[in-house]
Amino acid sequence: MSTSEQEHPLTHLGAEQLRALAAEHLMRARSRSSALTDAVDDDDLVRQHSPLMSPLVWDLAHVGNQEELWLVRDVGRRDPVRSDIDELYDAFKHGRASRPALPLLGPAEARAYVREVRDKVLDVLDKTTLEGTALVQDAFAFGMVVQHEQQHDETMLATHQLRAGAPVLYAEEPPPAFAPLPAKEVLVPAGEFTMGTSTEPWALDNERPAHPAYTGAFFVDTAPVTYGEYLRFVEAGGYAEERWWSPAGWHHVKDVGLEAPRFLTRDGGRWMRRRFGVVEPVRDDEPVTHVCFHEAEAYASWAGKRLPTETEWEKAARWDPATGRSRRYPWGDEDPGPEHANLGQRHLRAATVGAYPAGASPLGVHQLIGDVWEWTSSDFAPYPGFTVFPYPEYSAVFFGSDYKVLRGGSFGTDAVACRGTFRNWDFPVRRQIFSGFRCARDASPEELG
Ligand code: AVJ
Ligand code: FE
Repeated sequence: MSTSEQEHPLTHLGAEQLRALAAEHLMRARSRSSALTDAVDDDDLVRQHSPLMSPLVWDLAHVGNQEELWLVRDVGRRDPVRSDIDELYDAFKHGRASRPALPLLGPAEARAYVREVRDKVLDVLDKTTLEGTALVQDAFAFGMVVQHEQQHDETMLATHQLRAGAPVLYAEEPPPAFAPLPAKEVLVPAGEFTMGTSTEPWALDNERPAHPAYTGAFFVDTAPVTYGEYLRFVEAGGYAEERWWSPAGWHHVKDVGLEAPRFLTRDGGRWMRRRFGVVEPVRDDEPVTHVCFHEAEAYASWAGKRLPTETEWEKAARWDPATGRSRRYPWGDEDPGPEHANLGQRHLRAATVGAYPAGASPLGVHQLIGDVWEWTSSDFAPYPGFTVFPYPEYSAVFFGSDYKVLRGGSFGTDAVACRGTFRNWDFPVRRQIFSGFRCARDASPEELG
């Protein structure tokens, strides 16, 4: 099984090309951070839009602080830009709800700080040979910092979705249109495949190492569950019937009074959804978004199905039956292009199902990457052979049964922070993230012939 992963092309780049690639990614992440923070005025930047989120100005300076810690001080061995603020921007020192009360850098100071850090980092990048330690090999530390900034850009986008008031973010163009899917579900045969990666240079520690994983035969939906499908469950009274919910899920529904996915309201007979400040009719054929794990699980059981395990999800996304190899992405080994997946905050909404035929997996599973994060039934756990790299606070401190794994990325995720092996996680009650799901089910002996 260990031969079924291919070497990534990035590992063959010379130092000069790698430096150029890292610089380009750094620049692209920063232009997204700037767009998200320049879109609102200073009051809005320092305000807390939800107790679940940091003020946007915290995310901005935190991104700069992580960049300073890893690239200026660690990789660059340079003097600190500002060692006095580390504690303020340490996510483990202060919970999100308490961050607005901290003596944070103001908007102008935060912008000046991230600019100063970036200038030093570009100088460090210019002078590094990218040799000597695992941290700089293949420009990993730069890739890690780029992904960190893009992850916070998705978090900031979620803050924008929670923000009240007039809209300030607009997509340049709508996503591609609905296209009929050839099948509602496909069979994934029983057997082993290679899960995780040992060759993807910018993969984070929790995605490693590549290892054989087994699944039985199962059916998986070719597309995420849509609003139209989900709202049939809502309208059938699903939120009032205990039998569809796990004990924890039922407790949560009652406790907070859940009635429908977040950001939806009813206007007469019509379901409306507030999206970045605009109230619009819900599209039936768009993946349901802003549901928590418990809602996903309850819908699946109402539909006579279940959520896929994380292993099943990755097999459906990466396993190529023709070669037995695991691909980097459902469509192959090429980086995502606009024809493959709805990523990168291009459209600011999920595309309708079937919109990305070029992004389908060999077995015909669509939209695994992009559109919405997909809840799986799995807890966030280390793979066999896991080693912390380079710090336990990225993954290791979150392993355990408190968190469920989400896969595939959303329209708010950048391509650099999303791959067939990428693992996200959150509490099962969270739904401010761009989360949806697809269903799976066991294959019966009769169906297997
Ligand atoms: C991987 C999305 C769960 O946002 O909590 C950001 C990413 N880690 N800063 C998060 C992260 C440190 C993380 N998730
Ligand atoms: Fe962070």
